[in-house]
This record gives sequence, C-alpha cells and structure tokens, in this order.
Amino acid sequence: MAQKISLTRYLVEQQRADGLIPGQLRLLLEVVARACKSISQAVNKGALGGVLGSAESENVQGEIQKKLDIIANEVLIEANEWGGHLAAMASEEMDSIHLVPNRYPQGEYLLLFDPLDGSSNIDVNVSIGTIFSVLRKPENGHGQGVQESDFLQAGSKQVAAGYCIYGPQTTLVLTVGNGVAMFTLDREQGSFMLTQEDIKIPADTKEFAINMSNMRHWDAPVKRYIDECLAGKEGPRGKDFNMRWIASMVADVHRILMRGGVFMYPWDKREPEKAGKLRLMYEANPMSWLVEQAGGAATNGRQRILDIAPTKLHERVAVVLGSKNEVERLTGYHDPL
Ligand code: P6P
Repeated sequence: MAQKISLTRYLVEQQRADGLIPGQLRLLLEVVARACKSISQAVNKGALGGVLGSAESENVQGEIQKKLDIIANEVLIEANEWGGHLAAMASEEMDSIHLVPNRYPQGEYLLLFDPLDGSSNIDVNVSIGTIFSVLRKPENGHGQGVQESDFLQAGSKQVAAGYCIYGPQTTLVLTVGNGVAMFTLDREQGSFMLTQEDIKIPADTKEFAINMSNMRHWDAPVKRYIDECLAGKEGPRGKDFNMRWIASMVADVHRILMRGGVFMYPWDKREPEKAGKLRLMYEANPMSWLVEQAGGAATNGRQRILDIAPTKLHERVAVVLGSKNEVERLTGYHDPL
C-alpha cells in the first residue's frame, strides 16, 4: 500500500509546490486540525463524557446552545490564541469578534468558524462538524487593532476553508485554492492522513437535499425546481430523483463532495426579513469555496455566494450549492438581479 501522507507533510509539500501555504497559514491549519481532534474526542465520548444536552444558554442567533457547542468554541479559541498566526477570531457562538490577547504575538490571519454545526443532531448521534474560514487581516489603515469591519470580506477573499466532520470517521476536508483534499483521522497515530485529493463533484446528479417541511414557504422558482424533481421520469426532467436531508450542513455537503448532489436552504416566507437561515461568513462562504474548488457551483439563487459583499458578521444567506448543472438550472429559474 502506498505510504500515507500526513496533513503536515501535505501542507509542507503544497507550500514547496506553489507557495499557497506560508508558514503562519500552515501553523494555523495544523492548530485548527489539532483542535478538531480534541472536539472529535469530546463528541465521541457523548453521554459518557457528560457533554450531551443543552447548556441552558442562547447564542447570538437566538438558538439554545448545546454543551458541546460551547466546548467546541472554547477548544478553538484556546488552541488558536497563543500561536502568533492569528489577529482575531469570529464564531457563530460569540456575539462579537475575539481579539488575540495582547500577551500573545499578533498574526496576519483572521479565523471564522461554526464550532459545531448541526447541533440538533448531537443528542441523537448523527454526524456533526466544525466549519472554518480563513481571511487575511486587512491593512485597515485606521491604525487601531482588528475591528469587526475587518472581517467583512467577500468569500472570494478566503485563503483557506474547510470542515471537519465527526461521523463514522473523523475527516478533515480542506482547500487553499488549488483543489480539495480530504484527511482521515488515524486515531492510533493521532494524525490526519491524506485519503483523497483533487475531489471533484459530478456536474449532474439525481439527488437533492432540502427540508421539504418548508415547501409551503418557498418562492416559486424553488417550488418549480422541486416539483420537477418529484415528477421524475414522467416529468420535464425525464429522470427520477432521490432526496436526502441530514439537517447537518457539514454532512450534506460532505455527501455532495463525495458523490454529487444539490443542497438548498432557500429564502422562505417564515422570516421574510432574513435572506436565509444559514450564515454567510462561517457556513456558506467556506462551503461555497470548497464546492467551487471541487468543480461545483454555489449561489444564493441569484448571485455567486463568494461575490456577496457582507455587511454584518452574522448575516444570513440563501444557499444553493453542489452539482454545477443543477445549481445553474435552479439559479436560472430565478429572476436575474
Ligand atoms: P433545519 C444546523 O442547525 C443548520 O445550521 C445546518 O447545519 C443545517 O443544514 C440546517 O441548519 C438545518 O436546518 O431547518 O432543517 O433544522
């Protein structure tokens, strides 16, 4: 069997090959991977570790926090504060940005994360995951420390993005802008080992992912697209479709990276003032870059997600991502901007 390459060796060789992973970024990615290993161990303990259930608190999204949401957030903060690679962090679980304390050196990067996506699945033992996005700290010219406005960069400005899925395997999926690679945690060695690279999403699919219980709230283009899928062979698509909905974006996106498909969380009439349910900065942007790097597409129904200029740290967005031809079809059903 070919020698397995560790995450560290992969990052070193990628830097040597095309210079996309400067030293501080390599350190950042290795620290995030180590933090994900710790989160994986906490998740795997489950009831034995007393980490299930609610933390009896709410996050900035107004959602009840699970104990593991808070644990994962703390693990990522503590792991990334002291290394000198980061200037600040932002998390779904924190109202405002977290500056690296003055007692540590400041780095050139900003790290954003959803520490544990899919929390509603924690207590029922369904795959969940950590999503992360890396931006450069801008030369903000205001001469002060990092401010929230420094994080408000379009997804096209990311320098690294990835997720770690805590499922039957613990798997880290990563891009730095030259394709998508996957690393599986070897628990005996305690290392992430390269198990797939240059991951590609098929342009066509027969599988869609959406929460069908929201059908009556959707806009006409989404209803049209789903109705056509449900009409199957006898309908305008001329083929039958399958449906999946894990209610854990990391798990649904991972399936799409592995075998194709289209994932939708569209705008709906329940809270019309919100652009969508999912968060742009630390859910949609990293997942959209991964999908595009794997040959797929990602829009909000009308616009490429990575082109959206953010106005708020926790802003939400509608998401359609996955197999390119399906994303383009559904986007084409919407009125142009
Ligand atoms: P619903 C998890 O809470 C999440 O943010 C995504 O991971 C997931 O795709 C979506 O929400 C599930 O939402 O409304 O189906 O529970």
